[in-house]
Amino acid sequence: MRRFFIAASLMLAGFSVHASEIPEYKLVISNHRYQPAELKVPAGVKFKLVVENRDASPEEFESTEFNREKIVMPNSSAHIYVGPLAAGRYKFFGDFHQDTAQGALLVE
Ligand SMILES: [Cu+2]
Repeated sequence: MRRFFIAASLMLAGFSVHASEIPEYKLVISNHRYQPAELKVPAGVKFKLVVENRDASPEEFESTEFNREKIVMPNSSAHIYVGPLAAGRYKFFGDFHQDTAQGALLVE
């Protein structure tokens, strides 16, 4: 019985540590531009991108370099899991406003 409780509490502790270990980074879309246009993220780590679209029209967050594509509706946010990535510069863009919506992840 005691052994069971120890195992169960270790599992719970392991789970919560793992969940909080995923770092979160935020990108804002405003006037069809990404802010910041260059976002620093750590190499070799899976992370969560929160992309908030403050424009009145939808945008599609897209990167061919790290292979993600996700629609972000007006005045809402999308969560995108990325990585782990090797160090480098990875471009992303807004598929619906490619003239202005350009950015990059600086992975280091
Ligand atoms: Cu697309």
